Amino acid sequence: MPRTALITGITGQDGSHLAEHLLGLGYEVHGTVRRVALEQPMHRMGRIAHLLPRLKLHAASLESYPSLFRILGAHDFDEIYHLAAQSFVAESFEDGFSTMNANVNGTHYLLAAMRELKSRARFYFAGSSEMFGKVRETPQRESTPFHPRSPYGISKVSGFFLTMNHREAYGMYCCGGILFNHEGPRRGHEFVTRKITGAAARIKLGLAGELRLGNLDARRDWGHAADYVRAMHLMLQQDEPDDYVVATGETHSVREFCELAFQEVNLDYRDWLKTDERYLRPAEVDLLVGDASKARERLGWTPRVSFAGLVREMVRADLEELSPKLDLGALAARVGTSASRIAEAACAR
Ligand code: G4F
Repeated sequence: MPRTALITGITGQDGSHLAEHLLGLGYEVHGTVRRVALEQPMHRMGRIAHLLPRLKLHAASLESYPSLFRILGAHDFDEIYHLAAQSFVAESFEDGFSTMNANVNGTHYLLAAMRELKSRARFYFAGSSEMFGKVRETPQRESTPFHPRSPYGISKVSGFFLTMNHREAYGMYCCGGILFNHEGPRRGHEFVTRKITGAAARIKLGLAGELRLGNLDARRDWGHAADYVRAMHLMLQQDEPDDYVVATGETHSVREFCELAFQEVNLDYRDWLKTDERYLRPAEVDLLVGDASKARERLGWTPRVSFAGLVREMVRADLEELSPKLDLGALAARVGTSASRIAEAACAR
């Protein structure tokens, strides 16, 4: 019998990478999706389109306890990865209430349903380095106190403690991953890395003339999402449940990210970048850098993709994605090469 896993948030960046990883390990993979995603699969399921025939999807909402209870009652999952959330920090300042409702209640509903049903599943909660917020020490590790700076950060602290409490109070196998920023070509366009790589590609191809950003001095510990989902899985394979920081241990500013991304297409970011106060946040997290020693020692986890490799992959993927807009696909067919080779040539020095 294959092992079974449920992923909430399977249509997102991490969910799609995790689904791929678990299918590769021979799991039967289930996912929850919102009803609206089932109704608009082309629009909402782009990241998992290539996996759809191998997945088992269930309509559910983080706002509905019965919908989650029903799925957990109907299946005996080995592992549950709770990734679904309102994950955009800036949006949480606009609508803190819906962020709190989805992220806190959604986590509570899942844990409560598992408890009620006496589920034997191992549970993973997607915590965040945003929980450290106004950091109390550098680098941040599992013992660093939390000081969240946004409704999003507060919601993740609550979810993290709900997870810990179910472990401590009811003996459930629950783990909290404290994941630092993780990116890749599947990243949403609202996040700063994808906004930058998309703009660098569009500007290079003559499709845009500027990039507007907020705080260029914020520093983040950026890794690759495909690396980070391996850590999620490893956490649930240990004898005892625990919490782990997952990070690269390197920090870079938004400005450095811009510099590298534009270099990739042979441009100087300073010629194209404008700061725009609309993108400043009411309270900022200035510096994040994680110490993942515990994950390294106990899980045997290390990141494989470097910062430079991450930026390069994202810029090239954006060039490739945008190329059809220039009809590079047709051109490639005519000259007998691939659109990716043409995109690569576009960023060659
Ligand atoms: O890419 P961001 O929006 O990611 P942020 O806020 O660090 O959150 C991400 O990582 C967390 C882990 O630490 C996750 F929990 C969370 O779900 C999400 O995945 O912003 C990164 C930095 C911020 O300091 C922001 O102020 O970039 C700065 N920034 C500057 N200009 C901008 C912009 N961010 C965005 N999104 N858009 C801008 O124009």
